[in-house]
Amino acid sequence: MAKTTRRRRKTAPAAVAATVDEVLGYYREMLLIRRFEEKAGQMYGMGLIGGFCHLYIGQEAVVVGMQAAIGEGDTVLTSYRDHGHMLACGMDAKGVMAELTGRAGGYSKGKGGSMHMFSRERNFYGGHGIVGAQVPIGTGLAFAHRYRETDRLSLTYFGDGSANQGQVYESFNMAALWQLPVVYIVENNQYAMGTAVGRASAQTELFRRGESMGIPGMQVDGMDVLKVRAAGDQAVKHVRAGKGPILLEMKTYRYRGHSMSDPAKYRTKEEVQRVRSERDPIDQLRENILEAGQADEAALKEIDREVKDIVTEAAEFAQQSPEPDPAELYTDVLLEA
Ligand SMILES: Cc1ncc(C[n+]2csc(CCOP(=O)(O)OP(=O)(O)O)c2C)c(N)n1
Ligand SMILES: [Mg+2]
Repeated sequence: MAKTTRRRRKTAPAAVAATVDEVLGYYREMLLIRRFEEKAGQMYGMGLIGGFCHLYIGQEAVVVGMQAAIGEGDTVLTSYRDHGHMLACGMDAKGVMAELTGRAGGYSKGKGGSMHMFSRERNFYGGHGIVGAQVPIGTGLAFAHRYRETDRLSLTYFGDGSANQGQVYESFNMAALWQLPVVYIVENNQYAMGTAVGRASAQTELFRRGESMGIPGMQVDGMDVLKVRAAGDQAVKHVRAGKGPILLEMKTYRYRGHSMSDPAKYRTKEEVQRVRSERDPIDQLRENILEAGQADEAALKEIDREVKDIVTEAAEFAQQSPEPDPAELYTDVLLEA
């Protein structure tokens, strides 16, 4: 038994050797997500964004590394902590920000808000508010890829808290039974609202959660974009070879509160500060780039400026776009296929 378990576990590969263009691209993408989210946080504070809003700050390397590992037509979906996933999928910052402000120019015409945005064009399937509920949907997308005889796969993200939901294991069972093309990614940011992983999980090595069904798992440093990319490459290769599902546990960290109202009594400020100063995904990559001479300070500043302009433009658009017409209440309620 122990032997089988060991064979099922894969060792996470070392960081990928990416080209200079790729590395600078990852830096830019992570910075765009960070600055976008900071702006969304400010706009929320000013009352321009209402309802729920869950920021992804700190976790940027996960989506950027995984997105780099997949190909055109592969589908992505996640929970309510979704702005980073949308931007990584190439969705327009203006449309995402306008959805946050509830305006007609938003991806769901201002009717979905932060947790409910989609883009078939960019193969992003939401944005889901019910904890764990996206996992069966992501598994269904994998089934659709197989049924339509494509070689596409489904990236299905969920959180450490969601990992304790029953429907996750029903999905694992079907995916393993039918060898569906799905990469499950558990973003272990250490907390589910105010509950630390160890307080809610009997098995805290989340990459092992598929073992009994023969789903191999890998634990990955989710604060290092190049390690994420390397693990993503390996996982995608496994799935495309028809070997069925695989589970990646990304060890990451959320800097901000669970949502915009979070008493923050479940961890110390020092804990957050320590991760920020020792493991920040953007700072780490920035240092590596400079040390390796892949770009100089001026080139990185230029990227910062470019990103700032995109975010400023998105914030302006999100405030200028009109509110949805009341008649929109009756549209998009039912889609007859
Ligand atoms: C079925 C269900 N139960 C409870 C909630 C309330 N809730 C929202 S987020 C959350 C924590 C989930 O944590 P995790 O899966 O770790 O994701 P993270 O917020 O860390 O990204 C809970 C309990 C919900 N939305 N749905
Ligand atoms: Mg969590």
